Amino acid sequence: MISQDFLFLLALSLMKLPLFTWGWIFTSLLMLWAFPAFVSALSLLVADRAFGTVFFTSTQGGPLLWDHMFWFFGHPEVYVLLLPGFAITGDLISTFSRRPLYAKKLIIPCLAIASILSFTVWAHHMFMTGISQSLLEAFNITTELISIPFAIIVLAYILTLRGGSIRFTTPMLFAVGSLGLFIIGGITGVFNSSVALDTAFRGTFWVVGHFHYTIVGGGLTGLFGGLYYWFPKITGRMYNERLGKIHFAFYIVGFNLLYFPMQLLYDMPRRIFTYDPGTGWGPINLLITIGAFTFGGSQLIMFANLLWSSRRGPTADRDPWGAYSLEWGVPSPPPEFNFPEGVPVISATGVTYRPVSMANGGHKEAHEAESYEAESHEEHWSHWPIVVAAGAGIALWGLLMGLPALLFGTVVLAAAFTGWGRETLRGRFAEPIEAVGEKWPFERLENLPLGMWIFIFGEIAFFGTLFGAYAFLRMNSPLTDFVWPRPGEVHNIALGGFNTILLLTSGLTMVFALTFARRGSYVGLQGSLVATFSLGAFFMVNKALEWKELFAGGFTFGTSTASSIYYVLTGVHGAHVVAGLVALIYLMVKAVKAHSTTQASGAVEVFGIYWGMVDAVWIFLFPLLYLL
Ligand SMILES: [Cu+2]
Repeated sequence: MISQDFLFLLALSLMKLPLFTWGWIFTSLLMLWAFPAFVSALSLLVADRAFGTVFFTSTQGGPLLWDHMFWFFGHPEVYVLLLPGFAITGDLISTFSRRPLYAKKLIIPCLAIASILSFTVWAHHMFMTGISQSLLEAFNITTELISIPFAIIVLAYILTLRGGSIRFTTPMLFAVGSLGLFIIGGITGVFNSSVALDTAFRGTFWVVGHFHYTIVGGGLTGLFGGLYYWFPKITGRMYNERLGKIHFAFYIVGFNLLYFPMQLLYDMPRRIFTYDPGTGWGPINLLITIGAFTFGGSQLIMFANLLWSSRRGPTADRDPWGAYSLEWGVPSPPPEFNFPEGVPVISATGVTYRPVSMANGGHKEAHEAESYEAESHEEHWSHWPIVVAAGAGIALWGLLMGLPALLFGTVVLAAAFTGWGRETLRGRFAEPIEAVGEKWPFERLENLPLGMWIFIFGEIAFFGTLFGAYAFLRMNSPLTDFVWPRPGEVHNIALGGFNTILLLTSGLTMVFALTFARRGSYVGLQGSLVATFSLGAFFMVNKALEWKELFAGGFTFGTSTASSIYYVLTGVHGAHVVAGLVALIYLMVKAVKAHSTTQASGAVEVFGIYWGMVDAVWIFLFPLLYLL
């Protein structure tokens, strides 16, 4: 399906993307794959509070379990905050040095390596929690490893500056400032990664100082640079350069006055509101306070500048900076559809525009492009997604606050999904045929399954963290004199095995459904979907009976950590099965409405991936909960 030179071209062209775009790709992936871990930690917390499970109140789980789950999400989350601003800094340094980024082909893999490593360092937040010595050493090493890709990127930024014709505009000042502050934050970070030094620094203002040098210094300062940089593009007007530089002067002085003295307070504990005058911390804290007011107050200069300039500033032309990236090739502010003149083509001599109707050469594409132009955004907007969000929010809030809110939220959610589904079935969201330029680089890829696979990775993070919690509880039980139920003691192995067969068979019927859809057999498709639905529903009925029996036998949510993890794992898995059943109803209705299989086969394939994931999770659950 994908030719080799297409891949080659793709790889070559992707390297041309601005670093900001690359930074956002990794930020998005970190968000998609780290947040589910946090959701699983919150699921256990909600279960404890709302259903009386004992994850964080037992000796097998307790605060240490929370620490592990929270920080597995927490460290990648720090990079979610850092990477956008850090990447903007690179683009700004390149633009205002009039040089391409030094070793860009090395920077991008370094961003990828840092993103992957960010999932392997979480216990450096737990050096003092009493976890084993060998674990401490392992996390010491992974944490120090992560400084290597960042050091390479910082060096590349510095080498971009070397020999460039540098213009110190306001965005450039913020970029260079960000780089300098991040270097200080990085160096203090290496101290923290050492188990020996962290034993001394833990819980002191040294750590607070380090954290803010990286996140505020490296991340936020870069974002401020980006704000000034794109302000003329966003508003079509220039900000006042002199005021921008005054803002930067107060910003950088205030910042260092606020955060540098914290590095000197390596003996002052965090989270205290007063201290003995004899400690000598007073004068340093006074400096910090003066710095905080200077730093905070300096932002007012920026807001005044940008607010005034957005109305009164001199008009900016399309490219006030002599920048290289594509957004500077369109008028400020950019028109709808971004490139009305055609598909932009980048070459060594600059940007040219291929007229849209001629894109990709073919006659058919030209026609498609026109129909896309004619389509306006208003035609396919829908208010249902925001209702889904509101319903989910209320329902989840209700999980903690009480039944009425939970029920109300669930009703709103159900109504929203039904309404949204109806609109889809009426073809309101028939995919508009996009101009080739808008589809790039996915013109020859099926992008719907790709989206599903990215989602599946999030599910792997979610269930993976729950499996991690299971392993943690189980390994801790001998240490706390808790005897985990033996196989067959509590759970009905025969019933669990029967259910496994049901679910696996439904996976098979789903494969049949896809085969029939592709072969064009309408009856075969509907039959397979009905079979899949029946098997899934049968599975859920068995599950409900099983829960009822366990409850009657005194094995309830709060009986032990073994019961708590059993109910949460089978509960969230069951919720996934129910969601799948709802989706199956939608697929069956869609197939009936379309009266053909070709239109449904894409949706069947995407759902098949999901259903396969639900099956795969059960394949892990069954032995863990019933056989071991
Ligand atoms: Cu961390």
